[in-house]
Amino acid sequence: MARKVYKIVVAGAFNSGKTTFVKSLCGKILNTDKRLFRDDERKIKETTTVAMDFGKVYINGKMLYVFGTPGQFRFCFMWDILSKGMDGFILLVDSSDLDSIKIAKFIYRHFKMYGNHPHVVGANKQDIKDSLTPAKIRDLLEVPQEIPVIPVISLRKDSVVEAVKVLLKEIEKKESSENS
Ligand SMILES: Nc1nc2c(ncn2[C@@H]2O[C@H](COP(=O)(O)OP(=O)(O)OP(=O)(O)O)[C@@H](O)[C@H]2O)c(=O)[nH]1
Ligand SMILES: [Mg+2]
Repeated sequence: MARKVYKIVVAGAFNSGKTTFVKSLCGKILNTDKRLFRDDERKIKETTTVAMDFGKVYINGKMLYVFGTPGQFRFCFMWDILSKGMDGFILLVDSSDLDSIKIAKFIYRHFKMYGNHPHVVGANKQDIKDSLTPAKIRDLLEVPQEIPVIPVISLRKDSVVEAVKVLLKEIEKKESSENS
């Protein structure tokens, strides 16, 4: 029997660190970032994901196909496409940007509408001074107690691997409940 490939989606608001996460996790990735043209957006960063990030990685004996979504609402049609058949998702939140929390909350609700998928919330950019703690993010996003909210620094491979391992545990829990 062919070995199962796990489809993992990294979702979150504009600038939350999704592309950085997929890059740190998988190394070489397919990337669709294009230059931003609006001045207010260019103040934040130079490029944005317009379709997806895609990378592969082997963790804990499992082959993962990892898809990063675009964060901007004009590309939100890609969220539906990328989430089809996913085994689990990571909602990445920019813990250094209180203004992005409302958007993260909206995206979280949207992804939960896709069904009862295993997921974790990554409180990203924990290296930035005074960033919101995972506990605060849990409160603001109203994340249920049974869902892990993990501190993440997407710039660091060890940190993103750790977050994915926690997600894999959630996926394994679902698999073993389905098999029992
Ligand atoms: N300090 C710090 N910066 C980070 C971290 N993760 C991402 N960044 C920075 O945050 C900015 C946005 O990162 P991206 O990976 O492009 O974010 P994104 O969520 O893919 O953005 P969109 O695709 O436009 O929605 C970049 O300048 C990253 O270097 C982190 O853990 N710490
Ligand atoms: Mg991106």
